Amino acid sequence: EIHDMLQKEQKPYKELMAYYQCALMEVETKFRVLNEQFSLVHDRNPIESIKTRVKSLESITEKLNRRNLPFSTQSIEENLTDIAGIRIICSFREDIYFLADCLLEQDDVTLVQRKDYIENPKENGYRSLHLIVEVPIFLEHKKKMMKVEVQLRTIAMDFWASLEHKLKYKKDIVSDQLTADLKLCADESAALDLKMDRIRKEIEVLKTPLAKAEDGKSQ
Ligand code: 0O2
Repeated sequence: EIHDMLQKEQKPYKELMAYYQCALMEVETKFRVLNEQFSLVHDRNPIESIKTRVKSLESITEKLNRRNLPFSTQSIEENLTDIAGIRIICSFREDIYFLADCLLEQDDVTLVQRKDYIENPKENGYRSLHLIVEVPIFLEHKKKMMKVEVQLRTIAMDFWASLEHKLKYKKDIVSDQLTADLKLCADESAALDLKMDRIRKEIEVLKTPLAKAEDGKSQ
């Protein structure tokens, strides 16, 4: 009986998490479509990889507790915007803005919040473009709007954020010197991103007349 009761209580929560999973599938498909289409036109992929996750029950309760908010499906939907998270790792810095613009142009996507930690990096050096968007998911007899957090970064930004995230768990031994060193790493990888973007542009300029000449030959 207790088992049945627990099952019953958990049902709305499980249902909501499944809806967030569906929203992630919708957004992931949108990015995969953009990646395909871009590669047809430009002969390269702007997306290196995609990661998705639904926030764990542990992190949800921790975040609600920290903000003194109640634990209910309504409270989750109203107060938390990062239950569904998708991370798009891009080849070049410019691809981030291109993909973000393409996503936001779509008529079933609504922008809720935009945080540009690339233009305005966090104090520790963290860089990424964060978007909170709302997308519809189509269920049996209804349409439901769901929020998804999209994080767009380059490989270099992801490399830094992943390592910094690991080091955060060893907070007690992180000194001012280490914080400064990490910040320096972030700035150096940002400089690398700019260099790579410049090289890409130069190659593209060189490729254009070459491609035209080859087209001419084959005709
Ligand atoms: P996880 O494990 O990725 O889910 P809040 O979400 O309330 O803590 P805020 O300001 O609403 O904060 O969100 P923000 O800063 O726009 O984005 C939070 C998420 O961005 C984090 O999620 C990380 O994924 C990432 N992030 C932000 N700052 C940093 C940073 O300094 N270093 C690293 N490595 N990642 C960062 P979570 O929930 O913290 O973690």
